[in-house]
Amino acid sequence: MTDPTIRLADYTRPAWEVDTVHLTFRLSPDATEVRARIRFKPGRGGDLWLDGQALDLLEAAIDGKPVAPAVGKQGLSVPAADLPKDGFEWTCTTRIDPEGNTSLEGLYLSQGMYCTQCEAEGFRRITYFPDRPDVMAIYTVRIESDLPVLLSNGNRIGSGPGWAEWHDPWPKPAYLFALVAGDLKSVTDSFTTRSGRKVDLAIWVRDGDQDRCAYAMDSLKRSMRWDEEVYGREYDLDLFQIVAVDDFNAGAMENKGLNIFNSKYVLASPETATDGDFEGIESVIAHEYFHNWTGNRITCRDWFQLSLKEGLTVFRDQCFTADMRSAPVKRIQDVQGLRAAQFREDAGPLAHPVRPEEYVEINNFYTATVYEKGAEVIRMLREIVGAEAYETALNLYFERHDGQACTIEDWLQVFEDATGRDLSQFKLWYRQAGTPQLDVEEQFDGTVHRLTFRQNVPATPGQPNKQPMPIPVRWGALDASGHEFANGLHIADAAVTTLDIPCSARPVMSLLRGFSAPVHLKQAEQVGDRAHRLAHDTDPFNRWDAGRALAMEALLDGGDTQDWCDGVGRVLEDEALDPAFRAMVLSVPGEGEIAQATALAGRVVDPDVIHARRKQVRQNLAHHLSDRLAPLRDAQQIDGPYSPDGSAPGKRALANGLLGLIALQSDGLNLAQAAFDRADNMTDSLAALTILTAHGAGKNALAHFHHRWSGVSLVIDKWFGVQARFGSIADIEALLDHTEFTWRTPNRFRALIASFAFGNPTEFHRKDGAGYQLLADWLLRMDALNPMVAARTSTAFDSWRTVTEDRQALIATQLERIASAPTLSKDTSEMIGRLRA
Ligand code: 0A1
Ligand code: ZN
Repeated sequence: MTDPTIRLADYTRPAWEVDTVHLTFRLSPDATEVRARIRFKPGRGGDLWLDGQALDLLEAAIDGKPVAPAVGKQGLSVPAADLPKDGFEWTCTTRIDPEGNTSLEGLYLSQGMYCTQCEAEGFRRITYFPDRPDVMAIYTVRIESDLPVLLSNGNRIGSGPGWAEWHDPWPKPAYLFALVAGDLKSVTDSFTTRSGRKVDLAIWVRDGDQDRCAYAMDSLKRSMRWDEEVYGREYDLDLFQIVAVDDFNAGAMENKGLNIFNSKYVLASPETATDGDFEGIESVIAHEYFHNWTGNRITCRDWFQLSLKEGLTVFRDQCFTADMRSAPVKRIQDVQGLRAAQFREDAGPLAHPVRPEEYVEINNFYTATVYEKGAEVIRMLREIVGAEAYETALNLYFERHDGQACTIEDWLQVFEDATGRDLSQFKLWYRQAGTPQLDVEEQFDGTVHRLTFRQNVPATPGQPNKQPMPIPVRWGALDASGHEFANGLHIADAAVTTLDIPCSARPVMSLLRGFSAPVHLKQAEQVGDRAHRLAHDTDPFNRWDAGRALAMEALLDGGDTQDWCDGVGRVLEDEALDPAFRAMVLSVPGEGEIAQATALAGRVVDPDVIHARRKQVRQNLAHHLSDRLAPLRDAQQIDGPYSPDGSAPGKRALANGLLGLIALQSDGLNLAQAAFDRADNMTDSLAALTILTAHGAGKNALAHFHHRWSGVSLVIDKWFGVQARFGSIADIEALLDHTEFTWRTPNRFRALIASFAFGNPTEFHRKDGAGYQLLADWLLRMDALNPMVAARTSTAFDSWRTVTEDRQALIATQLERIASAPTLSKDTSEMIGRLRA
């Protein structure tokens, strides 16, 4: 039986809407009873349909009279004729099994702690309900259990031994419902809003983890302040709580007033977390908090509109981090991430629009396209209308749609109303998949420099023909001395557009500044132009990207690296530049990015060739910089105690980047070993461990690291991760047998299996197919337990049509093997189907 396809075009309003929900939970590991009392009011009208999955229905009644609805695997229905026309009270009791719930959707147990995950469709695993985001209601929840801490959304309205009651005054969709119960400890603080209201803040963790919550708490307070200052948005309850859990399918969840987090995005100390981990915590805390307005107060009408909340909230969290840290460095990191994940997705069989038009399993659409490309679309919108109009439009959005479940059309309408612009062409960014290619030709005639832009949006699954989109191109023109004499914004909104710049000598053009649009820019530059921009561009993003492009040229053609090495050397020694920026310039494109560029150039991807080329290019750079490396590294010395903020992380990034090159020189590994031995924080320790392991010299360091961090699961994840990225299949197999490979925990599964499949291309693409087989084995195994995690990991196969034919044949065999498994989840079968199409 094939699962049905859900289509945007088929949307209809709910037949029945909900005013209030009363839930009583009697918690028990394998037989929790949930009593629901739900007040329905008429919507569009018709039969009552309630979604429900893996539920035992014990009793049901309408207005107190027992009913026997027609119950199926996906839910139950009551014919319209049996329903009071003006509304009614539905009551039912269901029994569920949190302990046996390995999908981690709905109510489940994680290390003795009950918790929920209801986005997108987990609430239907708790009780029967119209589980769709356009049904918003007010919830009151009673929890009965002997566990000491019993939490739900909103405010606690009563408690006693063995029970607690919660009430959330804000109407919300079911996906924002949350419940937590366990033996938890809290770290508390408070925040006073700009209107003077005191909000209690609590972070709940396992006993012993309290001293690793400070950074999360600080990030939360900074997020609350930022949303007031930049978006004028105040928090709307008297209590905001965060709970850290070890078993979690995603990063975190914005449940109203009770965010639930993967512990990886809460817990940190200098000894156990890297600078990157601290930054991740800051941004995920901000992201979930920002959802309170963009997601919760204004939610999505249906799941096709997912980017309405996710694109906007990612954009907001990106701006927050840019304000907290270095804006240029943040932009470079975000674009690097976008290119690595979203461009990759957009170029293969899984490409889909920012607003998809159909799905089988919505969990498969929590993607880089919906999130990160969605954020880029909003960034472009702001670029096009200007920062002021953006602010006006957002105020209008909050004013007009507060309390509603909205669509992308509603979102664009506020921009049209606020600016008087026609955004119908802009909407194509939500509808057309694929990364546009923008080719630029330049011609100087003595008085005018003419640029001709030609855009092409590639065909993607289900979308053979595309229309031209409005592509905002921020530009600057540099003269021969590096002086910028003109700049502006060109909107390339037709198949061919031109831009004329009056000038007396041929300029060097800096295009797509700040990465003003998510496109592949193909600029046929003259020899020396890129080097000129790497040396002089006033736009830091483009300065970095010029270096990137120079390196990529050498990586693709195995060509000369002289210009690139010279340019990088000069940037490295420019003390006026931020060390974090210099570290970014020093880094060489990863193998995945090189593979993408190879495929884009129409060539076949051979991961072995790419690996060898990249190694050679890094070797050339190390050789070129030779004895300047060590003094440059010494100059990044940091005095004083560890801090995850300020200039220290950038200095560490640069020092460790340099150490990576030093390790390529004779005796360099001794220095890496010394760095490992001396490290007093996780950033330096893991950097040195990674370098040693990458060179096959990590045996002792790995043993030491494992011994030192035994029992600290987030650090043991790192230990698995490093080996997964640099080990052979035999090494990976040994790790699979390791007693600490508790693969049912998604973090641990990802640390080994996903790190291997995404981060170890040489072994993953081994010519005997052992890498593909290993992944397929584990996808099948995981699928039976946790479909969401299995389906997500299957995307490691998404570029399979770009690799050599022998490898394609081996992957095809594995995909077929997965597809023909006797039982396969809806999640994974949809993914494999799309991969093979
Ligand atoms: N809304 C969350 C993402 C999320 C989605 C699904 C989850 O579990 C199945 C969990 C979280 C966010 O954007 O942070
Ligand atoms: Zn989100």
